[in-house]
Amino acid sequence: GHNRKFPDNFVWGTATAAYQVEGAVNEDGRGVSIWDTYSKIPGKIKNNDNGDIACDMYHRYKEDVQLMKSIHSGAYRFSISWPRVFPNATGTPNPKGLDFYNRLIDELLANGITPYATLYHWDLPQILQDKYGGWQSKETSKAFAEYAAYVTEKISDRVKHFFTLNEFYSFTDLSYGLGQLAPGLKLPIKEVAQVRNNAVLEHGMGLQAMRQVAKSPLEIGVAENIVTAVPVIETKENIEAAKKATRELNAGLLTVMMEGKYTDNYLNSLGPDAPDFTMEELNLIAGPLDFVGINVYLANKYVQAGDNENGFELIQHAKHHPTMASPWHMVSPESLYWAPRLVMELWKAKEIYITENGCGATDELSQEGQVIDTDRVMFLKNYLTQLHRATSEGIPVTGYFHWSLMDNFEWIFGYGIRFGLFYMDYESLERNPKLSAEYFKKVAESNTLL
Ligand code: GCO
Repeated sequence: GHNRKFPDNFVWGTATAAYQVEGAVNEDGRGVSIWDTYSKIPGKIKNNDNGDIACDMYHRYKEDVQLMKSIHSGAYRFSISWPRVFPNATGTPNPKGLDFYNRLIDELLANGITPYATLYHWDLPQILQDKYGGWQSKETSKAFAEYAAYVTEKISDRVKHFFTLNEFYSFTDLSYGLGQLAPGLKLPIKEVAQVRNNAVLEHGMGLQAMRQVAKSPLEIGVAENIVTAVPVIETKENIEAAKKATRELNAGLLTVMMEGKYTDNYLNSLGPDAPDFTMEELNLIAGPLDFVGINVYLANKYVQAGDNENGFELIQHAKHHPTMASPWHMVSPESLYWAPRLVMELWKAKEIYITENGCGATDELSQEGQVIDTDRVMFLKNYLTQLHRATSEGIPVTGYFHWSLMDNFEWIFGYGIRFGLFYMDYESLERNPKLSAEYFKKVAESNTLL
């Protein structure tokens, strides 16, 4: 049929993260995070940009809630800055830190926007890095559980949807193994495998602590940048291969959270470098989730059936495979169909959120104050077509969060690459809707693929 509707009650939202938008890094008793430190090391960030001011959302959140409202973003995914709430990671909380989130949550609810809170989006309190090597130690996992329980206790009267941690692969491998993100370490594989284990353990410990203090039943999940495998040609054999590949390519993170065990391949390939863990920890790591949240930007790998032990072969992207403005961002709309489909098939997920999708661009504001981002509109039309394919087939995707509401601090790319539906003038901090904001609004308002 030609029904272009998304399912009833489909959630259309936008997303941001604390360090990328808030600014106000020295206000109201906020502590230092590893991103404050890292962004001040000359040469680490394009242009030596940092998040000191960012979008100044800390002061302009009321205006930003109106931006959401103006484009029918009925939900907002934001992250809570751990060092704002606990300047020293644990111990005595800083009430002024939490107050900011209370104000924000109240403002969202007053405007009919559902808050979705992420507890960790990379801004680890510096003190944990200094004392324990951050994610290298299970002390960090314990500290997170304490922080997570405190925040949940305080806000779960109003916030019903939570994400424990955001993008495990980024804050483990990219941060401790490949040295690309804060704290910028290049540790040997044994330690990286341990960092991954401590991260999923932290998620499990946090989950348990959160359930214990919740004021009412909550929906808790992750927001993971799943490594997405897409069958290069959609034959039965290749689809089967993509499924196997998805399980193995995510073995140290999403797979162990969903299955409560590491795959044999994962442990065998690590050999003596395998992490140290107990059965009891595995049970915690696999604590039941209410939904699976996945950040999907691309097909990380194209896959075909393989005549080998694994049953799959990975295919490299062609040299001139088209990319969006971020160098890593291969255009591959099919990822937004295959990622949720394979998550459903592999792990019987009953509810899936797309917790991030979007693209970077080098948008420019015209003399007339317009931003005509045909690239982002093209991107969205193609990706949402694949999302619609998924929901029409009954794959249980219940919501989509666009990354991002507005241009913001794009980590090591600084302010040079823009991901927003709203254009940010970093001098005046004025926000201007782009053409894509209009597109998003029309889709969200009609709940229809346009
Ligand atoms: C994440 C992402 C975001 C990025 C976005 C665009 O951690 O969820 O890395 O913070 O800004 O993915 O690259």
